Amino acid sequence: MKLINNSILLGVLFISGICNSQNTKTAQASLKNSFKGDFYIGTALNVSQIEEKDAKADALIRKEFNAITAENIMKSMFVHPSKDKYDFAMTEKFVAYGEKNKMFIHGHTLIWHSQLARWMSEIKDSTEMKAFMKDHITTIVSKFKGRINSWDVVNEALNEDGTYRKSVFLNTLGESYLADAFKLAAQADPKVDLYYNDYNICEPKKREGAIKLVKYIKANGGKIDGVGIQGHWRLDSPSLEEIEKSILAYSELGVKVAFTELDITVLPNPWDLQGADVNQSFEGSAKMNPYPKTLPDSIQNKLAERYASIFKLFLKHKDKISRVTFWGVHDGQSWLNDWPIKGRTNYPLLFDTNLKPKKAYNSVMQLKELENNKIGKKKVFKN
Ligand code: 9MR
Repeated sequence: MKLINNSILLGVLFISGICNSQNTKTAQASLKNSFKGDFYIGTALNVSQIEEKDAKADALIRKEFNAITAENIMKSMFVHPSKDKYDFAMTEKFVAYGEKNKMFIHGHTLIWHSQLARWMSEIKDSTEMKAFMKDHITTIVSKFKGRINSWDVVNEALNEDGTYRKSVFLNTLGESYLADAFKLAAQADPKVDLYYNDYNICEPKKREGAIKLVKYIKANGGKIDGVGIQGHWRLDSPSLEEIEKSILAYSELGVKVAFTELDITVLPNPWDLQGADVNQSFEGSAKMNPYPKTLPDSIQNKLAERYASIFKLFLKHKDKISRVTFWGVHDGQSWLNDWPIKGRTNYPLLFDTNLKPKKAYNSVMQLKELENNKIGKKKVFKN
């Protein structure tokens, strides 16, 4: 009797296996399809990708991702090069690309101390800065009202110890620039989601700073919808515990949590550097570039395990997470090949330089397969 039951069960599992594989054939296996219903899966696009210069890369982007961020072209120095001049040519192309492919479109970034046009960093007083912020934020956000889905309103306003970064904005206006920026953005497009975005904000001190910053914005009349944790991470840090604490702490503030610039460096760090302050650079050496041709299996496996454990955590908290965006499509394009040391070969993403999925890609996809199989099996046993 037991034998018959077992063979019936095996038969059911076999048939359900066939059904499952037929289902996956109709919905193409991809990151965006696998995580549909959990959170958006995004990528950052460079100029050649926005302009669809490489058909293979373009096909990969459209297959795998349903959210996009512009890696550079929407930064202040490019869209607002001089006081009376805006240049939206590339942003138009970027937004059109997202619309054509029905993607979630994220705007990066409005108020950031870096990649500013020179004239902006020379603003001296509060009157001039207030006028700048009003014109800059209102013009850009209104221009893409209803077309851009979310904005990084303020980017990287914090020091590592959680205090406010001394920037031209803080120097001229004090902390009020933070609430003002969010108010102006909400006035220009009341429906768009507004984010504070930063790196290392899973580290306890900086996290405390980010929590204070969000509370400050809310208490002073700003509308803030989310916190963007950039996620420029390492193989061994931040710990899963700190990432989880951060997801919980930010969502307790009543805002969405997004992972906005995810990548994982596998290379040695010259000064035990954390995060992404681009103002640092370092002379390279062979020791600092240990994998110039290929990544050894042992590290490839570590990267796959790290990505799997991170995504497992993301799935656990999918109700709090709006989007997970990788900082680039493939390893060959990553900024981490040139930072903090120029000309290295890094392997931080899910696709290699030839656009082939890495072990890390499979490990992330397998999480969803396991989840789906569990659900499938539960159904079989229920019947
Ligand atoms: O990836 C971007 C790189 O191409 C630029 O040279 C750099 C200049 O600041 O900015 C990089 O993107 C940064 C992002 O805009 C904000 N967070 C940190 C990212 C990595 O530095």
